[in-house]
Amino acid sequence: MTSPTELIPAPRAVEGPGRGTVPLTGDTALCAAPGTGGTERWLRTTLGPALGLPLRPGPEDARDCVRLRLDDALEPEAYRLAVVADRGVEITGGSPAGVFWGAQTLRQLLGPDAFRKAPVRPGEKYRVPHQVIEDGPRFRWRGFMLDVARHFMPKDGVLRYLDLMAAHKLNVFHFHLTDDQGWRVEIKRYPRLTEVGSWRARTKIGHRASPLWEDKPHGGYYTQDDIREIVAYAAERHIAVVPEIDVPGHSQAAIAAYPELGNTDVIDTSALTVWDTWGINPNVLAPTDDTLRFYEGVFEEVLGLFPAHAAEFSAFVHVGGDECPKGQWRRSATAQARIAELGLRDEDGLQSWFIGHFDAWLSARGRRLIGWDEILEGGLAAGAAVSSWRGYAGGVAAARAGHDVVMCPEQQVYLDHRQDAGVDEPVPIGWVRTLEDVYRFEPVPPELTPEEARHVLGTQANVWTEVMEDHARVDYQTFPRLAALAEVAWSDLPAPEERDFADFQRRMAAHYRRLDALGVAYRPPTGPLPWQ
Ligand code: TNX
Repeated sequence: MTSPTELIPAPRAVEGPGRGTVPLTGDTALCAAPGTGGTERWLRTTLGPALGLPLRPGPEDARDCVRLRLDDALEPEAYRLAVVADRGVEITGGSPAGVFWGAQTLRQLLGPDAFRKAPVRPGEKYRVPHQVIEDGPRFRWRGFMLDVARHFMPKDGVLRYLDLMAAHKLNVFHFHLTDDQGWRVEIKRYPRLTEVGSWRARTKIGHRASPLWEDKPHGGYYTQDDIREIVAYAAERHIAVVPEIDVPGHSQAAIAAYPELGNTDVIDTSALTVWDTWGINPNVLAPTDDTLRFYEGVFEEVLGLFPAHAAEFSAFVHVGGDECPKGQWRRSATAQARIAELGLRDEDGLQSWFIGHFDAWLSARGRRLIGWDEILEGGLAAGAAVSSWRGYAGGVAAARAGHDVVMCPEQQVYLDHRQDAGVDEPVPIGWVRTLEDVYRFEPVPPELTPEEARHVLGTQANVWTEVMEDHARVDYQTFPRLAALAEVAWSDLPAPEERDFADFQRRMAAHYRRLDALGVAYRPPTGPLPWQ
């Protein structure tokens, strides 16, 4: 059993813990009021097996009971967790999501055993100390982005990450599904996107200074049913899956599958293969009507797979827009004719025309476009939202122009960057972003007025997987830093310099035991490092 002072993310307010406890036993029932959603099932199928308790459904007035209720006086995602003598455990949510986040807190209070899949101490008495926790999130968008294009993560790994997100009260899974190095979602009308685009023949094993390849193919993709399963599994956890189809740059895998998508008057696109190295690729989609029609076809299937109402923010579709190389457009007669015909200023204008087309297309279907902050260049379509990754500036400009923003500056929340300066970091890429750097990240740029700051929907951490070929390496880069990001996103932390990092580390000591029970290969706080 854990003290409420060891919760991650930290709750708003705790009364207690008192000396008394409420036991959970084989007789403890689950009493869910109508409308509380799937948390009853989640508790029965997650906490039940972990603790070896049946957690049978019971009537709302049962005494020995984990009671789930709604109270619309609470904010939608807020909850109250009351553990009071003679009343059992009561979770009251402002919405079904609030009830679910309350259940996540209950799990942490029960200690590390609650994070296993089968009981390791059969017959153990689990007790929750008397206390009342009042809690709710600071930000509505609490995200995690996973790049499954550079290295494919099989479906089970994705479901596991959704579980890990839920345990940290994160609610937006930004699913980076396409890039130069791979196309990972089945599109029925364009089978070559996965037949050709989801595999690369060679694997890069050397890093920048000494690039080396081995003849080992890498690839994989999610079938449409896999995607439906992922989206439904996420929705049961109140997580929205925001798919990213990256255009018009980062598209070599698509061009390798369908060479007519590229700038055929500049290069022989039929000779392109799925890219097998990292960096910014010069190949870009041709700005033709045929390309637009092709991607409308892609997005039509994507909208069907990612329904708008699965969870909050499910209406969003990410169209990338980052690192769009303009060289081919500069040399292409077709692209230049397009610029002239549309009366655009330059290639930046062409990029915004391209993004603007899909903004209008998505808006007409009741969806919302989000893209990386480069989509601001050359004018941003009305209603579009921005993922601010190159620092604060894009987010500030976007919020001032009235666009919603998700703050994810690479300087603080890029989890592919190394987390220690030591030479023996097993994933030796990028600058150093320590656990403390992430903990002291402030998503609201200080220069925004309160009115402008309302456009900051929240924050997310991004995991790019160029040099993470398996899930253990993804775990290592993601944890413990994602726990810090979760607290930044959920808890009402003070200004960065006033944050109590020592207290966070103290609570992390308990949290590492939970991550151990979950089998997360996090970076140990003191080393030694795995794979040394
Ligand atoms: C920039 S962030 C990229 C990614 C890379 C990442 C590596 C962004 C929108 N584009 O394509 O994987 O840097 O840190």
